[in-house]
Amino acid sequence: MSQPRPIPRLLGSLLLLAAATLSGVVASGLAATPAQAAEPPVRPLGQTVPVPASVVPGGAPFTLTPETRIRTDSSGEVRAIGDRLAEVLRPSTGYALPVTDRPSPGAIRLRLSGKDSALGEEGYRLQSSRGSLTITAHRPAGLFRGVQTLRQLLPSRVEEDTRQPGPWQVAGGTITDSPRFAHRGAMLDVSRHFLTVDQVKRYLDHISLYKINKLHLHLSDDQGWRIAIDSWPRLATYGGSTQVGGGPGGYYTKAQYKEIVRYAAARHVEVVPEIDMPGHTNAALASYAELNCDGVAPPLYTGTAVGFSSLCVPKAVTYDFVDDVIREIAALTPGRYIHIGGDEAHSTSRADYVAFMNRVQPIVATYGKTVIGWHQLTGATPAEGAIAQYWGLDGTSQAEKEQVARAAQNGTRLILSPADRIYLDMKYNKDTELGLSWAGYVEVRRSYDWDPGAYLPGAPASAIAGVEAPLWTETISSNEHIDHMAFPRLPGVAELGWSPAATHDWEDYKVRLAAQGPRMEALGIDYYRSAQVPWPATQ
Ligand code: TNX
Repeated sequence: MSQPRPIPRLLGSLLLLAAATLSGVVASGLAATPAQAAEPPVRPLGQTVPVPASVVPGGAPFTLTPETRIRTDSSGEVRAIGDRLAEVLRPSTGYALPVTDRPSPGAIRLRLSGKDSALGEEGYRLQSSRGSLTITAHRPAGLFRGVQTLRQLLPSRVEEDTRQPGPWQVAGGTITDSPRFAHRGAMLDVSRHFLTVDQVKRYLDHISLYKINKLHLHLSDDQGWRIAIDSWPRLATYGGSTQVGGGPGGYYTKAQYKEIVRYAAARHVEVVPEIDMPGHTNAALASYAELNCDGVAPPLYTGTAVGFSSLCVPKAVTYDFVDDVIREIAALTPGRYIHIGGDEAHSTSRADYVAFMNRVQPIVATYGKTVIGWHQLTGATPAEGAIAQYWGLDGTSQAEKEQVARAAQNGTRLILSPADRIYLDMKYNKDTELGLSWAGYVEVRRSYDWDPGAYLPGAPASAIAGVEAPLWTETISSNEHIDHMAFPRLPGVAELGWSPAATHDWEDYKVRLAAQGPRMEALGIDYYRSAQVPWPATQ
């Protein structure tokens, strides 16, 4: 097969063919000036992020017309996915795109199939031909993921919110796709700088396009407590009243938090709430004097140091507090997990840390939830089913890595968030204005070019629950900041979590990522224009 350059380790010859076509298209697009010129009239099937597990191109393309309908099953959940798709497509196409459960020739069809259990919770099949476009899944989440693929197969301008010129075509063929890992997360630190409900929703819109399925909210830290707790009201009203740099802070009422959970669920994203303990607790300690060993409340804190605060491990009231907080958070959480933090407890003695974590984990179980903790949890006794979130880096000590690997061998599953790979608050390079650099600089290639399945020596691949990219917000306070640090690294993390290991290839990935540039622009995402990525030229 003749190709412009070698593309190793791709799936099958058909996918190779699609990738080769794509390379040619983008290469010629680079020579043109306007961004639109870089867009092929019909995007090759499979030119998406994450790349699908299997792509078999062939046949005539599907064309969206003013008469196209979106046909769904009669179930409310499927109908809601059809409505979401219509909301994306209507403004840019200008078409009516009615959503119906009646047979409709030439429709975009979303159907659940009891027979296709092999597609699992999130898998789907997308079949595109001249006469119809059908997405089939075993579960609604699979239909939602398939719809994200469909968006990416249409021209980028479909994401604009004003009317754009057609044609609106999807290449013919079949995609069969399901995720490599069940946990593909993004974390937002809403404590260091408070982020509003609308800011969180905007992030949910963007991460769900890349098939991220968990939003981990870091709801408490030294600088702010961000969720209303009825039994300890000062946590939010006082503990939430500031942030890094001394701004006004803020917190979510329970109604607002439920709205975030609902909005996430509509995108088939599960919210994982974190209350960080026993360290990172100055906001709580400042709100209630009795939580301190000396009975004296410290002042609120607006700096960026870590490791100076601790709940009082010997005091009984500490566990009343934890029980109340976990009970109220569990009641707001339809998902399975509650994250109890456990990182950087430098002001807690080792014995106290172990005693605390071993006493708090059963409280989570009492309220029907499963524990996630930062990987220091493996220094205590991780509860049955607990997941440890690894945030080490190349330079992490051998002993610490071995402790985590041993826990993994003993049944604790791992979420991988290596700081020198996928901490979205790390600077890209020395010129990046935002962010920190304690874990080093993390350019786009570095964040993509590693294998979660083989990352931590001694940890069996079967113990890896998935990947998660944290965005700590010591230096981040606006949508522009979020965009600049999360994009385009987050789509790479999403691909590591979703796509088969055999598809991993930077040369191929960077071309598909480049094609996301105009799409992110159409969505208003102010991404970092990394020189490592061959972005199409813009006007
Ligand atoms: C480490 S990673 C932290 C956070 C900071 C972050 C900044 C981890 C579990 N703790 O408290 O915000 O570094 O990069």
